[in-house]
Amino acid sequence: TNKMTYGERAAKHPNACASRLLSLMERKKTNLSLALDVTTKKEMLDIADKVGPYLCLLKTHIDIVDDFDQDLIEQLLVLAKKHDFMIFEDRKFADIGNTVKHQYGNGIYRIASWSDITNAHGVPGEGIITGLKEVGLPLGRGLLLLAEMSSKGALTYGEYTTQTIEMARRNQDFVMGFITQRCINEHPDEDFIAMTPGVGLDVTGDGLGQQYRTPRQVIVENGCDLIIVGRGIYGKGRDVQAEGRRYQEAGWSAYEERISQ
Ligand code: UP6
Repeated sequence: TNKMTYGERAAKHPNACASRLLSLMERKKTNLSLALDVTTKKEMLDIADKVGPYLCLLKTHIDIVDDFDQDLIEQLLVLAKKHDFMIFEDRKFADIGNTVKHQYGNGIYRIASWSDITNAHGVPGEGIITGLKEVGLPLGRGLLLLAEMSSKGALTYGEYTTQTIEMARRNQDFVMGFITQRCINEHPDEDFIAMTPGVGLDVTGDGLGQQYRTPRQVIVENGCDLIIVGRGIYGKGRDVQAEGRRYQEAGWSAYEERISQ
């Protein structure tokens, strides 16, 4: 899959949500996901509107917004339509199937009702996927599993990662890909989307364990599909529009380099 275009992969992808994302990436020419970790509704909507033209996927942590309300969700959905991007609530579920089912579908946030994609840790075992799938699959949602984390000292390696990948392979109707630092696909017919956080062009860390690599390292050298960029775009003193364009261009030229190799 590494030399195939996003469009070619979209056309034959068995997972509906993955296919939708890959065709969006192809038509908009972007593999950039914005990690919008801000704590007010105003900042969130303002930045999403400014960077929206460069994104395929808006990644949220909806539970960090101080003044969250249903109107925020409605306005995010308006922006998703206006700019043609999908939404990924980075909830990192980590409980038993019955509990995550409610965390996904109920409560204040009702994540499943608005977020195209969400994600989960493999720690609890396969029941976490079964629980989330009951809620998400009928709505056409997709799930990512956390195969590898970007942070220093992360315990996501070895047998843990291997077993997480096996869980995904058994649930390909719902699991569309991974949060990972490298491409996971092994068989020619396997096409999990590899989304990679810990991406930055200017610094290598944040003093709290985050580690950054460049879009080229991630896309060309490690075969990942999407770059997830947060503070590199809206960090202190940055022009979010200019940075959005810069990361979109860096991500796309790395992809072009990869498919032309
Ligand atoms: N994230 C990581 N590493 C992971 C998984 N998720 O950084 O392994 C998420 C964080 C944050 C974003 O929760 O939202 O990706 C990275 O933001 P940054 O670019 O500002 O560091």
